Amino acid sequence: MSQVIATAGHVDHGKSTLVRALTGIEPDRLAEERRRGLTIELGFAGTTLPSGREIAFVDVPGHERFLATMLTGLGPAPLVCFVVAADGGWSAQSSDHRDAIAALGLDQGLLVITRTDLAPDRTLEVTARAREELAGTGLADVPAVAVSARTGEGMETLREVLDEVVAGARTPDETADVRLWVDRSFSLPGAGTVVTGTLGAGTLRVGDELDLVGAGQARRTTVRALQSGGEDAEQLGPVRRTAVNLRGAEAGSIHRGDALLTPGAWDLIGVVDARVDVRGALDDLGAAPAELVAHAGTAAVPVRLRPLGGPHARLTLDRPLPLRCGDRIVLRGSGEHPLLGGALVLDVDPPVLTRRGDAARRAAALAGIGADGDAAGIILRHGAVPSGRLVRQGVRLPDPLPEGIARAGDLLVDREAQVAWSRRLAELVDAEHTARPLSAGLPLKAALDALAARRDDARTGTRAGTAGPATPPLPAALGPALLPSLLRAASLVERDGRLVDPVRAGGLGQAEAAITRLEERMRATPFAAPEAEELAALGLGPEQLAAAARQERILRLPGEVVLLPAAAALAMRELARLEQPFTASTARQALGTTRRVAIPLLEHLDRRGWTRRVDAGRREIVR
Ligand SMILES: Nc1nc2c(ncn2[C@@H]2O[C@H](COP(=O)(O)OP(=O)(O)O)[C@@H](O)[C@H]2O)c(=O)[nH]1
Ligand SMILES: [Mg+2]
Repeated sequence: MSQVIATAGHVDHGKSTLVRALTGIEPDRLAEERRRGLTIELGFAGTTLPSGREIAFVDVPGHERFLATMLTGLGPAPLVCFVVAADGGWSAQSSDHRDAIAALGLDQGLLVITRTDLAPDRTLEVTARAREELAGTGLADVPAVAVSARTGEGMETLREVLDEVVAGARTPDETADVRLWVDRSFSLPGAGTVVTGTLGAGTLRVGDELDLVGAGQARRTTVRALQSGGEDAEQLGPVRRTAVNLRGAEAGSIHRGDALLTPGAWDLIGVVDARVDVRGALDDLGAAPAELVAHAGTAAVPVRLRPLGGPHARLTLDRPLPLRCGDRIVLRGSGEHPLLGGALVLDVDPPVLTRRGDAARRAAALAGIGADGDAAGIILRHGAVPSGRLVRQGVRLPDPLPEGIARAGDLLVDREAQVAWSRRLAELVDAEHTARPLSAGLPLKAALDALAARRDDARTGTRAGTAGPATPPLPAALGPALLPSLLRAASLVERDGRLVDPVRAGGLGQAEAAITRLEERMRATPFAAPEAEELAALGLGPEQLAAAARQERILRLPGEVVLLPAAAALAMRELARLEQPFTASTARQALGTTRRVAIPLLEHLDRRGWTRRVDAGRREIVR
C-alpha cells in the first residue's frame, strides 16, 4: 500500500524541513533553492512508515510567486500535509493554499503545526486558528500534530498519525483508465526520455502503449521501463510517484501539463459546463474576470469564463485537456486574490447556447447535476448515445436505467425519441409509396439523412407534455446501428438498400391487369418474349417492368427480354433432352424461339449454374 501526499502552507513555515526530517531526503534539489533556502520547484522524497506502508511527499513552494507550481504539485496528490508554523501563525499563503485545497476538493490528510520550539506557548492558539480557517474545506476534520523538526519533539507521533491517515485513505482504483499528469520530463543517458507524475489511479506496466497528449499532436508511446522511489518495477499501481521511461517521444517535446493516457479511454475536452465555488473576494460569478487560467492536473491553460447563472459557468479552454465529469479545475486570476475558486466539471459535451434564455435554462439544468454527470440528460439531448461515450466522459449510468431510457445493444436510447424517429421513418416511406406506387422503396441513405437533419420544428418545439426539448435529430453515426429497431417498430423492411412498407409495396397498381394478361398469353408460349410494341400496347414501361420483376412476376433479362419466371425451369426440361453438349443454335430450335431470347436465356441459366459452357460454341446442362 502506498500513497502520495503534497505539502501546503506559507513560505518558511518548515514544509521542506519536515519532509527532510521524515524521509532523510532533501526535497530542495536546485542549487538556487539551497542557496536561498527557498523551495522554487516541486521536491520529491519518499519513506517507509512504521507499518511498512510507503509514502511519497510532493513538496511544494509556499511563496506566492510560485502558486502555479504549487497547484501542479497539489492537483494530482490525494493527500495533503498542511503546515503552519507555531511562531508564524496563519499567514497569507496559508489562506491561498487553503483555497486551493478547497477548490480541488481535497479531503484527506493532516494538519501539522511546526517550529513549536520557537513558540511553544502559541501551539494551541495557532492550531485553533488553523482549524477555524480549514473549517469550510475537506480538511476540516483531519488530525493535527504539533512538532519541532529541530528538537524532534512530536515527530514520533507524526509518523504514527501519518500511518493512520494513509491507512484510512480511500482505496485507489487499480483498474481505472490511466491519466498520468506529467510534472517533469527529462532525458537520461542510456535510458532516453523519462517523465514523472503522481499515478492516482490505474496501473502502469512495462510494454503498455499510452497516448501522450499536450499542446501538440497526440502521440502513441510505449512504456520501456518504470521506476518508483528509485526502484525498477515491471508494473506500478496507485497511488505512487512514478517515473516512466518512454519509447517514441523526445523529452524536449514533453512538458509539464501533458498527460499519458490509456489509449481510447479519454476525450480531449475544450468546453465544459461547471459549478464554480467562488472564494476570496468575489461572491458573484458575474463579477469574475472573463479571462483566467485553468489548472487541471499539472496543466495550466488560459480559459474563458462565461457565467450562465448562479454558480454555473461555461469554461472554454485555450487547448483541450483530457477531462471527465467530476474533475476539479482550479481557476486562477491575477491580483490580490489570485485564486478565484474551484470548478466541478458537470458536462464535458455541453449543448450550444443560441437562443435567448438558453444560458439561464442551462444553469437551471446544471443545478441538478452532480459529480457523476447527467446520463439521462445527455441521452435525452442526443436521443441515443453509445454507452462507451458516457464511460469516456466520466458519466455514471444509474442502475436501474432512468425511466424512459432503454438499452439497444451498445446504445442507450431515449424511448420517446426512438418512437418519434420510427414514426418519421414510416411517414417518409409512406410518402414515397404514395408519390410513386411502383417505387422499390425509399433509399436507405435518403431516409437516414432525413432523420439526421435538424428540423425547424425540432428547434422551437417542445416534447409533448413536458418542458423538455423536442426530438433531437438522429445522430448520423448511430443510424445504421439504430435502424433495425426503428424498422421493426414501424413495420418496415429493408430490401436491397431501400426501405419498404411490405403492405403497400405488394401490388402493381394499375399495371396489375397488364401483367395478368401477359402471364395468360405467355403460359401457352413461354419462350415467345413480347416485342417492344406489345409491351407498349400493354402500358408496361421500365418502371412497371422493374416493379413486376422485383415482385418476381416476370423474369427480366438483358435486351428488354421479358419472360415468366417459370421459363427457366421449362427451358431446362427441353435442354435436358438434347444430346450434350449442345450449341446455342440447337437450343434455340429446341425452345422454338429467336436468338434475341435464346442467348440471354442461356446466359441466365449459366449464371444460375444450371448450364455451363464447355467451349466457345457449346454448353451442357449441369446435373
Ligand atoms: N527552530 C526550528 N526551525 C525550523 C523548524 N522547521 C523548519 N525550520 C527552519 O525554518 C526555515 C524554513 O524552513 P523550510 O523547511 O525551508 O520552510 P518552507 O518554506 O515551508 O519549506 C528554515 O531555516 C528551517 O531550518 C523547526 O521545527 N524548528
Ligand atoms: Mg520549502
